[in-house]
Amino acid sequence: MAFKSGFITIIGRPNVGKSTLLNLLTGEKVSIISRKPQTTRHNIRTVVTREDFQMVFVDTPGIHKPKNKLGEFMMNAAMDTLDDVDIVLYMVEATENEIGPGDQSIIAALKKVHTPVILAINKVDLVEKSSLLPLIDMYSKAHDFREIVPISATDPRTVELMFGILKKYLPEGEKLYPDDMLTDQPAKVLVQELIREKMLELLDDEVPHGVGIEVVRYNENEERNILGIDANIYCEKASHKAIIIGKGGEMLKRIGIRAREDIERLFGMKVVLKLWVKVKEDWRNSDYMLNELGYKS
Ligand code: GDP
Ligand code: MG
Ligand code: K
Repeated sequence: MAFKSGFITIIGRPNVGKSTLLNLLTGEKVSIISRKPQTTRHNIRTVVTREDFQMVFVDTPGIHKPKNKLGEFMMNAAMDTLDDVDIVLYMVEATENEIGPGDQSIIAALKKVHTPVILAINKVDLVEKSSLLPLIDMYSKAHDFREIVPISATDPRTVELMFGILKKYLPEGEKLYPDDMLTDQPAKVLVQELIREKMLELLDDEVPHGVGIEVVRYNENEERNILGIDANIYCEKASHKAIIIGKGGEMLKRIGIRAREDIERLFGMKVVLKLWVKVKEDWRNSDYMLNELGYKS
């Protein structure tokens, strides 16, 4: 059998389980998971290589109505990718028994795309089996999907199920990346995302969404196997700064420790991480800041 390779993008509204599925399929923690929506701001590329295929995954941010420049950037980035990839994997949740406005606009966008679209109805573990057929029926009437698959991104059996389906639609082709390659994201972006993830885990809803992270120093000492990273955390208000730093610096310390542990695991190096918190009002509407923090189009 001929080798197959290609690009797959996972799209869907925030919180449907895109990052969870990607992590399940790739077995590595490179995309950011959170209960809170819209935590994945960058397209994270993850490569899975098997004997008979190579799949390159692009995790897009949820498609949503833009509220500011950052939102606009995220939506454009998501929509632009659709025609450039080989397969679009569109995810929805089994817990919703009608197609809401968010998904209606995604489906409308999909109608303009030539790429094969597979629909995964996720979180089937949360609903009765009997509710699945009506759901499949509803979605098949809404769009001509190549396949509709009920899945649970938290169930390990989903790995082989998904690879089987995706492989059917993957074009024949050579390996695009070396076998051992996991992601082509610049290390700095992964570091930013990991710091953001820790803030989402540890802080109140309101604060982390107003936060931007900039890696200002990234120094790899290969001889000593040490990675030195300095990063600025930009927030919008002095009150947010106080929350992020915490009493006696406790919170910032916890964020730093958790992020450092993950970065060490991911890069296999000892990491020295220094974090600073800075107030920068309205940075999300500044072209300059978006550019500085890596949200470039
Ligand atoms: P994303 O915004 O689409 O990337 O969604 P995430 O992957 O961050 O998932 C959002 C939340 O849904 C997390 O709390 C996940 O643990 C949860 N989740 C994802 N897939 C499933 C699933 O199949 N079943 C259940 N019960 N929860 C899931
Ligand atoms: Mg995500
Ligand atoms: K999320």
